[in-house]
Amino acid sequence: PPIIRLADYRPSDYLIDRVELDVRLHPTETRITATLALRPNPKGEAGAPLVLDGDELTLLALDLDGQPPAPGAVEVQPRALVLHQPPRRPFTLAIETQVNPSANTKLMGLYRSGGVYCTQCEADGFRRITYFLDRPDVMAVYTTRIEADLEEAPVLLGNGNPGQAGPAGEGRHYAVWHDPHPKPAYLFALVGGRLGRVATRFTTMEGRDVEIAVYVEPGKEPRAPYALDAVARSMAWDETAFGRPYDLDVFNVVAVSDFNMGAMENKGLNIFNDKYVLASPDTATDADYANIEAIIAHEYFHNWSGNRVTCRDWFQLCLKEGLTVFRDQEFSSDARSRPVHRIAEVRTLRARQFPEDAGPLAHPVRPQAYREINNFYTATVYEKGAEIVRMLRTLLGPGAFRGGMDRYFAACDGTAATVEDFLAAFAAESGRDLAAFARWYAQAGTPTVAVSGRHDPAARTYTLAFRQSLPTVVTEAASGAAPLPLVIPVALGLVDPGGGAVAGRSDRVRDGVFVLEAEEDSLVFTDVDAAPVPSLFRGFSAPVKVAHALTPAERLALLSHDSDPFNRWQAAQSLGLEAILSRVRAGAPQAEEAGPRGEALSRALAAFLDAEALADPAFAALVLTLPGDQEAAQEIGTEVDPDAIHRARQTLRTHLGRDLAARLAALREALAEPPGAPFSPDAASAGRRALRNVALDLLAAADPGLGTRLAVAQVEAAATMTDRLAALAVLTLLPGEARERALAGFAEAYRDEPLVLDKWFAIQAAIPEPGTVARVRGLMEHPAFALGNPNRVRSLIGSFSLNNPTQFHRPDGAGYDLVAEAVRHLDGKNPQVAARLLTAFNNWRMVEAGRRQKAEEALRAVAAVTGLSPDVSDIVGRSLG
Ligand code: B3K
Ligand code: ZN
Repeated sequence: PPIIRLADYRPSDYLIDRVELDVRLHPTETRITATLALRPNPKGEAGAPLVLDGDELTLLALDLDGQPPAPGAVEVQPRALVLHQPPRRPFTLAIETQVNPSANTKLMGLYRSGGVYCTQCEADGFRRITYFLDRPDVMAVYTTRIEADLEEAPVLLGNGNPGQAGPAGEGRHYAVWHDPHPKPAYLFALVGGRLGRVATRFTTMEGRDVEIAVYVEPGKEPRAPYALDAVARSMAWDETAFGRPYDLDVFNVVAVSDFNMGAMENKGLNIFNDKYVLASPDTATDADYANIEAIIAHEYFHNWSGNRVTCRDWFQLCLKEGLTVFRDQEFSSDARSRPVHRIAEVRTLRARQFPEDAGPLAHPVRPQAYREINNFYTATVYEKGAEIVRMLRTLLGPGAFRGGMDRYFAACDGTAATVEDFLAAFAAESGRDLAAFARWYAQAGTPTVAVSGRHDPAARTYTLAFRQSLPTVVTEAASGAAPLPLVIPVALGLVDPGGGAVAGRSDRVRDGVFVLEAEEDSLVFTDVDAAPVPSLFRGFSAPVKVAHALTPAERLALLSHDSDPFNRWQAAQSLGLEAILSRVRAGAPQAEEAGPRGEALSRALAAFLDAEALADPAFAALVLTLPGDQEAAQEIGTEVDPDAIHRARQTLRTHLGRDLAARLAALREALAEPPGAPFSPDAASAGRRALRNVALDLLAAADPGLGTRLAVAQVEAAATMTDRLAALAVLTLLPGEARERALAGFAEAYRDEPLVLDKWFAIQAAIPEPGTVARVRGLMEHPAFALGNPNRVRSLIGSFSLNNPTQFHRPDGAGYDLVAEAVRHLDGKNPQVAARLLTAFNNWRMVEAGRRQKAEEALRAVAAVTGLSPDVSDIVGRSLG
């Protein structure tokens, strides 16, 4: 596919003010009449041909101002409809197209999922419904008439507010929807089907009475109230936190079972992967509840950050995605525990975004070029994009940040905006020059900040020297220009190793934040009597790697005495990571030894558990969880041996489990739920379950016999899916008959629950044993598996490639081959999901030479396939490039 560059952006030559759609739904022959009110764009090129995008459309009829266009005036190309010499005044085009929703396995455009008609138009699916100027800076007011068979599709939903509805003859009926808010085509949606419904009402701060409804597969209504309530809470939160009210009379959410990603923010009609809607204690884990809440909020918040203010072009994707992730993170932090949520955010960032930024798919938060935009819905755009917004708030302070957001919404409402527009609002509000800060959007790669501290007892000063180093990233999507220093907010404080107070101060630290703007800088604190331990990047105040050598004793001081919970957790993580790395670097030391850092960690955790495990169980569970294999691999960076990392981490787990056994067992007792206790998905209850299950996991690592007994008992007696699945996951690490029996029993118990079987697929795919490749191949033949369903594919193949480093990176290449083969099979059906799956190879250059060669062979085998989709060919090209 050809390359598209940000630098080449040009406004559209034509605009579309109004769209009238008449959609007659039919399983294989759906007909769409689109009546478009067009006019030349004063900012475009006068007299240019009108080029409408189209993809896999059958053109049935075309009218220009009510007349068939002159012969030769129209050209139908495979991916476009061209009108030569269109009128130089406003005109109307009526286009009739036909599509086959049942044959649409790409799940882009109009398709059927379990018999329900639904759409997905972002980024460029609307052109699979009708010919259109399918770009986000062309915004129109839509009126949609949907007609369908009454039996097949009693529910008909569109964007905006409902209008007329009624019978349409021959067993058919219709409904009209009108959306008064101009929107780009990617926000268009419709749904038709047999659906169950739960609903509630919400009155906005402006006094608008809104009906909120969640539609699900009939019979699943009892699993919808949690999502419904999350919508209402999101509406209330956006009013209080950002002053943003909802702007239509209805807000509908529809759950479908075949969906390429999590959900979609179509105006007034959010369409969701049912995985992120349906919840009951017996089928959903605490993590599912948290994800449902976060994604419902995310899509709802897009109504302002994405819909009312949309993106000028797809390079600006972070404008809506980074900002909306930031907003949903804030919502979840308010609804749950802020420190615990912050840790979860950072874990995701480090596990997904840091590796992306360190590999061949690296790109700036605002890419400079792309071939296939659907491949840029990445951790970098979303998660690092959110970190940039958070840094902006840290730099400006909450007041100016909120003022800047208000200005942004006021200035850009109803427009398709850019990152520059966003930053201009904050510059105007704060009077600050944000030009240097804007580099965060343009420069790819994770910066490293090296810090060293020096205490001068005579002068009673403590000096911190900072140095930022930025990788030069040369990929297709990044400019490759030499990076310039970034504006890095460093939230920090000095901690007394004995737990006392440190008097030191520096006038360059404001509200606990020092701003590092130059490549090198240093900070002097005065009135410091004894050497403190610096607590740096509190709350993870910038998305950087910190190189700061601390002794185990200093880390322990932070774990015990830092006032910042994030850095307390980070201290334990750093100790754990250092313990893992020192074992890996030392070759293969004796299995029983934890090493000095392991010993230090184990003592520290014992003290921590004694002092406060029960004070905040969710936090304690995170402190007890070692950094993952992936994080260790990142730290090592080259010639990585995933087996060595895995062994080192397992040994450390075993060691911790032995040292802490009595405490962990006592914790499990103390946190046990009384039989018959009512279920609550709230953060406190989830935290208790999390700590109990982390304790089980460590106990099992230390004593497989005991672990098996405890886990089997828990699988059988569990009152929640959280507890059942956690125990089953513990069992999957303990080879033997008990494991196979438990797996078989689980499959039998949930045979009619595809979303639960997804969990069953996922944990088996993550088993770190040589038999797993064969197991996964076997599971691909399981009746519940379907290559056509993205959730199944992600659960089985995605989990294998992302959560099973030792088997994905098998030295014989069998893991790579499995994934590459799945990508090849899937590509003909669903290129977007295939391409996403292939990104698991992102870090192939990092592994040691033998595996590297196998990975390259697997990638080359994909590249050699003829007729690859643009999606997969883009990923494979950049991965090898
Ligand atoms: N905006 C959608 C993602 C669309 C992905 C297109 N390939 C969901 C979201 O981020 O809210
Ligand atoms: Zn989004």
